Amino acid sequence: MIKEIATTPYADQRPGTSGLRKKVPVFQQRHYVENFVQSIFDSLDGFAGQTLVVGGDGRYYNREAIQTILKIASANGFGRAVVGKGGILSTPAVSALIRSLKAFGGVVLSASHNPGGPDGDFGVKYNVANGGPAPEKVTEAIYQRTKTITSFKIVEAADVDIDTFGATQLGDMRVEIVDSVENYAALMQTLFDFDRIRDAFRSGFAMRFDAMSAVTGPYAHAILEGMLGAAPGSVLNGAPLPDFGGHHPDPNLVHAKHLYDLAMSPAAPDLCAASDGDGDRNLIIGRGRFVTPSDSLAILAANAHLAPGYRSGIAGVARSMPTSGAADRVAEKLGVALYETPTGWKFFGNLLDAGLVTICGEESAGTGSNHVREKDGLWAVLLWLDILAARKQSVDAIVRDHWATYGRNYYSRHDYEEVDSDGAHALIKTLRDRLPALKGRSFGALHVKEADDFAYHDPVDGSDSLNQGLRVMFEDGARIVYRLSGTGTAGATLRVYIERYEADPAKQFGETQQALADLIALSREIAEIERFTKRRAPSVIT
Ligand code: G16
Repeated sequence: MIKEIATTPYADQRPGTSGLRKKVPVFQQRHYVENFVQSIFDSLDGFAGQTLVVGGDGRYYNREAIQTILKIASANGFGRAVVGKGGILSTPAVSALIRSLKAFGGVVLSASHNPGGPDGDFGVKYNVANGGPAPEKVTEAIYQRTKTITSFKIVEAADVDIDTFGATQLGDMRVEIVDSVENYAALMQTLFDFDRIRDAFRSGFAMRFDAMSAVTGPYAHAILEGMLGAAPGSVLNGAPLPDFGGHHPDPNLVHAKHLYDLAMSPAAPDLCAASDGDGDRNLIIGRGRFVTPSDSLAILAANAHLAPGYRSGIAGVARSMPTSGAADRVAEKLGVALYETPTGWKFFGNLLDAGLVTICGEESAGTGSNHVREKDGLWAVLLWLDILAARKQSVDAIVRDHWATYGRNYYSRHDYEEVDSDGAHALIKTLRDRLPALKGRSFGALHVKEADDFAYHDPVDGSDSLNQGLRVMFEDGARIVYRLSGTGTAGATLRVYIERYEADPAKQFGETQQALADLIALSREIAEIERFTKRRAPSVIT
């Protein structure tokens, strides 16, 4: 039976960089999930009888939210819901399923790399028919709806058993519980030379993949150890846990330091890799060599043709604005276009749909391609594996060869996490006002060539996105970028991105923080970071 239940709006349901992310207790408020999900459906047209894919990264509240979503989807007229067994689907697997089932869309339940558990974070994101995150005009419509919603529709029924394969009826909607991995693994087989990678493992290639007790465990066990024959035990923390075992499932040098330490030790395997809570981010560390996400994007773009799925070459490359310019040099050499977009995977969707780009990436540990419309952690690991198997060289040798060919972009991101929100916004406003005066100024040997607030014009749908990050660009090509994170759930996080290009091979092997020391000091001075954030140093450096 369908019931219409009266509700009152919440004022804080504006989706951020990637969907609505809040602390679990916020989502547990009365009708909080119901309001947001009904607002999603109220903002969409034409889904009667259509298919909705639903799944999440298994974090705390995943199972409860799935039941609510299914009941609201049924009441609103969806014809079929496809759910990963146990409610488990990685973000790229949702994207792949939406595409292969020709679904109307999907709901992804995750707060990505943010910690989980009863006091951790939760998130709800809507993906559209191309498999990608809803574009800004849709997320904005959802937000507007959340401010005026007065009721939601829900089916009154017992919970669906999401732990048993098969189909059941929920009101007029059919609910199918499917294998979380199968469809995704089949897609990976079409892109990579599994025989070649299997041969490499058979010949002694060793790796560790840390699933961080998050969603990629089942995928990594099935693909790396199962299909590709990596030694048992190659996958660490392979069971998804509601609280990620108390860890922070962010595959960076702080939260995956143990992997870094292993990769730098005498016992290092050939490749160490990790993914995040929902499986869209990646970390790549070869024996003795950490690969920055920006370099990884450039190296993958330069070598993608070695993998069967990209044999005929790539159409173009896209990167978010704060991502280093390393990929630009590869695109130039390949003679393909390079697009610079705002932060947020949703900005790549149009470029991929229009066939303008094949590979996309971001400094925030995300890389992906036109196979889905999300970034894809395991995909990046598999492409690295395929390239390593094809080139029969180490990660370190490939990185060095890349720098020798293209030059090196020294790159680092400094995060000032959970600072006072008013202070952070005041910092950005003050700096924005100062940008015109910065142009032409010199700070020691550093001469400011341009200073602006990044704006993006989407070449496909003609939309404009303003205020996407403050850029201070120097005459030698160095750059400092400032923006506030759109994914945090407490206070504000200031991100400062620092970059310098080094063409001279003799100077390409310095330590990153040292190579950027003058820019780092200047980044704090220009923006008066300590005054506005009360922090002398960043909380995370990647
Ligand atoms: C999301 C977005 C990415 C973005 C990242 C960081 O990733 O999909 O496009 O780069 O957040 O965004 P921000 O700098 O605003 O915090 P994920 O992995 O959290 O879904």
